[in-house]
Amino acid sequence: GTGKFFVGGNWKCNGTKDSISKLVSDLNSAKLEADVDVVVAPPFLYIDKVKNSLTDRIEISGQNSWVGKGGAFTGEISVEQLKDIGATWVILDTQKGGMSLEKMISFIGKKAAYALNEGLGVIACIGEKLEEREAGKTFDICFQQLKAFADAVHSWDDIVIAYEPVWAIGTGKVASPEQAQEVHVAVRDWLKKNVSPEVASKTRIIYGGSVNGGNSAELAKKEDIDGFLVGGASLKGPEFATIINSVT
Ligand code: G2H
Repeated sequence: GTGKFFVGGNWKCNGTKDSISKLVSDLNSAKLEADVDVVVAPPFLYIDKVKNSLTDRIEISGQNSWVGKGGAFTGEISVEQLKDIGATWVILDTQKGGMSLEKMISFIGKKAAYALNEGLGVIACIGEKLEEREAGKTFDICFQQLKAFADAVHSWDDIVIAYEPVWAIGTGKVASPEQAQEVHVAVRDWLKKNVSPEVASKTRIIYGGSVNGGNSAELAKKEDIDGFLVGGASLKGPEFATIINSVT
């Protein structure tokens, strides 16, 4: 792997006050390997509560952010608000909301640039759909999405790339370690050619898609898998700890 192992837990639209209290207390008492960056992304409504009760060992991420300064944008959350509440990261997903590719490309890059300028780290999600994989377009799609970020940002210091094949998200179908590694190498190679060799070697490329306590260790052995973005399995404290501790 490259740099420090990074494990994010994306809680998505899950949880209640009670279940989140339980999860936070399980995370607070879990034994976590020291040499891993750990981040959780609670639903916006609960971020403040989580920030105030969760150990500082674990950082907080938003699950999305508005593209610019806050204002009259119903239902959106701004980067400034995320920072105000103590979040240090934001997840930006190219697959979100069924946007056209053109719209996504101009929008996601701007979002990333805005968040980075304001001092948040960005977890940049890329990944192909099943039909795109079957059509042999996996790399093309991932590179287009990467380019959307690369064209807009000035520095890669605070970006983590999450490769999340859409067909593996929440489906229980995990990419094999070989399938994930193949894309991670291609992504690193793309960065080398299109950004710089230094960025390619320093940027963490994490895998997301049905990662759990039973498959993380095998995936973590692969050279270019620098961590995970975990959905369903991050809702269980002990299992999330197992995934964090699968760092090799
Ligand atoms: C992919 C992943 C978490 P899950 O979105 O980012 O979700 O682990 O539930 O497949």
